[in-house]
Amino acid sequence: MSELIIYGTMLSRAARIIWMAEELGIDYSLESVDVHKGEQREGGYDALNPNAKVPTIKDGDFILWESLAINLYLAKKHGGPLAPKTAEDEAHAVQWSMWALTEAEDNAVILIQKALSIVDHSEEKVSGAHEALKKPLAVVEKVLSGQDYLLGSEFTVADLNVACVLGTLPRSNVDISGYPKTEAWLKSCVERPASQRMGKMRAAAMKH
Ligand SMILES: N[C@@H](CCC(=O)N[C@@H](CS)C(=O)NCC(=O)O)C(=O)O
Repeated sequence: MSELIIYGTMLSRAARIIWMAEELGIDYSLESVDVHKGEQREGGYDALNPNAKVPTIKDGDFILWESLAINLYLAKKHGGPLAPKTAEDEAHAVQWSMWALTEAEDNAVILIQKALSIVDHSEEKVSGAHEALKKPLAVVEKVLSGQDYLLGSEFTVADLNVACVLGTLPRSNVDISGYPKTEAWLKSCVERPASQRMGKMRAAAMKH
């Protein structure tokens, strides 16, 4: 049995952890907790995650929730090219992860919920989300005008975490061609073999 257990489904933020696990090439299992069936509120799951949300991981006896924190932990634990090499790079990876959650995620979620007909947000809310995303997109564009990736020249957990959040934009039919560096960066992140494997698992889950 694999030591790392990821709770959630492919149609949830657990897919972020699957992408990371695939990048690291580590053994893992996905334990289904389907929020669309309310399973996060059943069977004592809240003993693992008092928020009753997914994802959560169990790594041996260690339990952790919050998707981007989980990815930062896995990168640090397993090392390799995705892990920040210095305290400063690690701080920047945390900075970018918190930035993605506070500056971009809420509006990106509104747009993917609308695009996938999960929530019928009003046109006013949708156009507000479009407008609000211009600022964070401009921030990424500015940073990437001087370097290929968020921490410099290599793809790291910072890119993976931010791409998990901004990566829903093309799937929400948001035109980001006005941010060409960001568009190219996102494409390079999403085209990584580990992300492609995750995408195939998500597409298969969507068919069921
Ligand atoms: N900030 C959390 C958000 C977790 C979250 O909202 N997960 C959703 C699924 S993607 C969930 O569990 N929703 C169920 C609910 O809110 O009851 C993270 O990134 O892990």
